[in-house]
Amino acid sequence: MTPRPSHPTGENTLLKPRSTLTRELVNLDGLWRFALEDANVREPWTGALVSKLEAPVPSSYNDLFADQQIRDHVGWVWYQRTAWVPRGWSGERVFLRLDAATHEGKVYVNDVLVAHHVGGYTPFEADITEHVTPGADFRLTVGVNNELTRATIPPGTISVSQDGRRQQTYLHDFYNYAGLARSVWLYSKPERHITDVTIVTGIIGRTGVVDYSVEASQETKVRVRVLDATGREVTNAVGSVGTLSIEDVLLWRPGAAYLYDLVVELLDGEDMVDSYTEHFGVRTVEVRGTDFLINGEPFYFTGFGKHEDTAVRGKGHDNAYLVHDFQLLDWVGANSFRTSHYPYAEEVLEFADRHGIVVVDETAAVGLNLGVQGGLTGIGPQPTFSPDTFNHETQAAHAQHLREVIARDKNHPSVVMWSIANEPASNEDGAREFFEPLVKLARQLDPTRPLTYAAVMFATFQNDKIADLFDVLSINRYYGWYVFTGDLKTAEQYLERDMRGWVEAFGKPIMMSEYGADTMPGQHSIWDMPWSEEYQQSFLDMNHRVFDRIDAFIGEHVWNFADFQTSNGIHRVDGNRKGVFTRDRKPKAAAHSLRARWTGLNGAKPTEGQTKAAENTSTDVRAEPALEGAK
Ligand code: BDP
Repeated sequence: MTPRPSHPTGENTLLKPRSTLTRELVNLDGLWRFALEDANVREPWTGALVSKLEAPVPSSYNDLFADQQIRDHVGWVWYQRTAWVPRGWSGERVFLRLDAATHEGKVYVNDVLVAHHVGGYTPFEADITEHVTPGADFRLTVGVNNELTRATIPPGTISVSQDGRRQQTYLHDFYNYAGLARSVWLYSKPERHITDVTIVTGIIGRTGVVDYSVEASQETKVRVRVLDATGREVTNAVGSVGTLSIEDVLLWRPGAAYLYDLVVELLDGEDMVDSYTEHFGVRTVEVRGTDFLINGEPFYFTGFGKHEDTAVRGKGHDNAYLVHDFQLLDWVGANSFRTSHYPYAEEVLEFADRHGIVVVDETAAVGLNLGVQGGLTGIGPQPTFSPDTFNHETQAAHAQHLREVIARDKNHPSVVMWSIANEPASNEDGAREFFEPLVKLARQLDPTRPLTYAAVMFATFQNDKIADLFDVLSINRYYGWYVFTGDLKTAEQYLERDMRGWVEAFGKPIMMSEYGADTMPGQHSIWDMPWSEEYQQSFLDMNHRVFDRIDAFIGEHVWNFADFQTSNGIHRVDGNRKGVFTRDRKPKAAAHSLRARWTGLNGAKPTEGQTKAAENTSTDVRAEPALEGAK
C-alpha cells in the first residue's frame, strides 16, 4: 500500500484559482478515460489507460454505469486525459488544482507522481512546472480511492466478504459517492506569487474596518486596493499586513449581500509581479448571551441541512442545481443552510456570498460515534474513543481536515459559524480529550467565528461532555420520528423538556440543527400517520411550537432540504426521504407550510404575534422516553 501523506503536497495554499491580470486558467472538466484499478490498470503510470469507459468530471462515478461492480467498488479508480499547456505560459509556473478527489487522490503528470492528498472534500494542488512544456501536451492521470478507515475523516471500516469481495461500511447514512466530483484546473502563476490572503472585517459606526494579511512565495512589496461593487477604488494601502477603512460602508447582510473586492498586487519597484482578487463582505458575527448577532443584530436561522446529492451525478457539482436550489431556498423563505456533512464545493459558498444566504460550514467529521450502532442504549459494543477505535490517528486526520477547511473558506462572508462535527459520541468517555484540542485549533485558525457541533439524540444535557467548549448548541432531534413515532403529543413534551434542559445547563444560544420525518410524496392521511405528507407538516408544526416557546432559540434547520441517496438499509426506500423537496426538487406539502412560516419570520425571531400559542404547553412528563425504533 502506498504511504498516506497527512497533508497536501505542493504549496500549502488553498486560494481558489482565478484568472487575473497575471494568472491564466484552463478548465479540465469534460469526459475522461476511466477504469477501476486491476492488474492492468495500475501504477506506475507510463502509458495510456486502456478502457472503453469514459466518466464525466465533475461527477461521482458510482451511478453512471450499469455495472454493480463499479458501484460497489472499494479501492482505486483511475481517470486519464490529455491536456495542453498554453504556449504563452513559458516563464510562468504551472499548477494543477483538483477541487476534490473523494476521498484520496494521486496525480500523475506523464510518468511522474506530482501530488497525493487524503481528504475527499478539500482541494489540493501541485506545481508541475518542471514536468511540462508550454506549447506541448501531457498525459494527466488521476487515481481516486474511496476507502474510509479509522484514519480518515469521515471514518469507516473495510471488511472482506466470504467470497473475497472488499466491502465498505461507514457510520453515516448518505451514500459514499466517490470520484472527481468537483472541477480540475490547470493554471499559471508568476514565479513570484501570492500564496494566501486573509481578510477579517469589523464595523465602527459607519466605517468598515478591514484587516488583511498577504503571504507570498518570496518577500516582495505588497499593495492592496479595495474596489466597491461598481469597480470604484474606495481605499488602498501598502504592506503585507494592515488595516483598511471603508467610509460609509455597505454591509454584507443576510438577504442583502454586498461584496467588495480586495485586489492584492505584488510589486517589484513599480512593476506588477502578481495580482489576485479576493471578494469579501463587511460584516460581523458574535454570540452574546443567548443571541447570535450578525452586524450586531439578532439573527434567527431558517433553512435546512442539505446534501450535495442529485440523481446520476451523485455528489458531482452542477451549476443548474446550484441555481435551482438557491431559488427554492429563497422561495421557501430559508435564510441559511448547514453544509451537512462535509464542506461543499467552493462555487456554492461563492453563490451564498453573492446572494446573502448564511452558511454553517461543517467539516466531514460525521460518524465519530460507535454508539449509534448500539440501538436502544446509544452505547456501542466498543467505546468510540479508544486506542483501538477512534484514536490519535483519527484526531490528527480531523485536525488536518479542519486546517484545510478553514484555510479554504475563511474569507467567505456567508460562512458565519464552523460546525466541527456531526453527531459525535459527545456523551462517551474520551470525547473531551478528543475534541478539546480540536476546538483550540479551530479557535487559533479562526478567532472570529463561533463554533458548534451537531449533538446526537443520545447526547443529553445531562451526559454531554463537550458542549461547554462551544459557542452555540446545535441539537439534532427526532422526537415523533425515531422515538414516539406517530405520537406527536408525547413527542412535544419530551422535546420541550430536552431543549429547556440544554438551555438551563449551558446558558448558550440553541438551534435545532436537524428535525425531520421521512415522507413519501403522494402518501396522504387524515391521521398522524408517519410517511404521509400531512404527518411531515404536523411533525414540523409540533417542533415549531416548542421552539417558539423558548427564548434562547436562534434557529431551525429542517432535515433535509431534499431526499438523498443512502447506503442500503431496511429503513430506507431509495434513500432518505426526509426531504421537504423530492430528490428532483418537487415540493412536498411541508414545503408550503414552511414557506408560510418562514416568509412571515423574515430572519427575525418569532414573536407572540407571529406564532400561534400551542394548545398543550404542559411539560409534565412522567415516563422516560422509550428509545425503541432508534437507529
Ligand atoms: C441523523 C444524521 C443524518 C441522518 C438523519 C436521518 O445526522 O445524517 O440522515 O439522522 O436518519 O442522525 O435521517
